[in-house]
Amino acid sequence: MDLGAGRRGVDMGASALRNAQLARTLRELGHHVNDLGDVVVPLPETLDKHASGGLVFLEPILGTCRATAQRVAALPRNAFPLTLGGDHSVSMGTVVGNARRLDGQGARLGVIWVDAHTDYNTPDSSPSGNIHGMPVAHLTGLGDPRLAQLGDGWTLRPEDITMIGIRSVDLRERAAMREAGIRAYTMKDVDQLGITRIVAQTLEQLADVDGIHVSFDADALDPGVCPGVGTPVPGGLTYREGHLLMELLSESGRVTSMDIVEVNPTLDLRNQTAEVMVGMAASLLGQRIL
Ligand code: DIR
Ligand code: MN
Ligand code: MN
Ligand code: MN
Repeated sequence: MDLGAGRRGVDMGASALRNAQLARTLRELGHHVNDLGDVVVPLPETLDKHASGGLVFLEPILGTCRATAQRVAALPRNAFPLTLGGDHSVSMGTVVGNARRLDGQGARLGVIWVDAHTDYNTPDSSPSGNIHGMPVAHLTGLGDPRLAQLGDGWTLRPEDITMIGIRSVDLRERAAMREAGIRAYTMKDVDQLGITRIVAQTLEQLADVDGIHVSFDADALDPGVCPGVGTPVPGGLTYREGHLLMELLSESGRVTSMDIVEVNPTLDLRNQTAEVMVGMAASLLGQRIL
């Protein structure tokens, strides 16, 4: 879906990833791959673009996230759900669904949010009203109660979140991030510490969770690597930093699910962004080359 983003086109992201041979690539790594098809989302052209309490397209996004959560939750514990966006608001559904998949009551899920943005706005703080800038806040129980209750009482603990690749945070979002104490590695931290230390610290921070979900927004990578994104921000992760992050997480054996979001084919160059993101999934789900 693209209802949560400020511009159209990320609804075609899943097609672009399929076209970039996602399934074949994972099969070649030895995995059984089942494509479960799309969650049906209403087209924005058929909807009233009214903002409900500072939220654009709240109702259809809520419905899509509920449907997504249900479908993910129904998958077996030993499956690895790889969910394709779509704008980042879909991750409210995938995170809730994976917590429920690992434990019917809602497992203690760790989330690694790989993104240029912290996505921690609430309807009050958001400068845009676009829900893709708000999923993490709602997952932790803040913001609009309808979205915050997607987990039926389950919420994501702020201490179980790590963000990596951050370089664009709105003014009031920054205050809320500090107050919640959410761990975020900015691009300055990536430059100074390097991905290796960041992954080691992250895995230590998440030592007690039942599973780890990686939510990968394509705009975390540098726009030179992934130009097909709606809100590009210069100075992002390099191609190798992205792969090293996925390779080290793969080696840890602790990641249980992944999202690939915000791939926008209408802004891309010959499907480059989708191809790069298929490579990221392959590094997370692959073994060492030698
Ligand atoms: C901005 C942009 N912080 C907002 N967020 C984006 O609208 O809330 N998130 N692009 O991916
Ligand atoms: Mn995002
Ligand atoms: Mn982003
Ligand atoms: Mn986004």
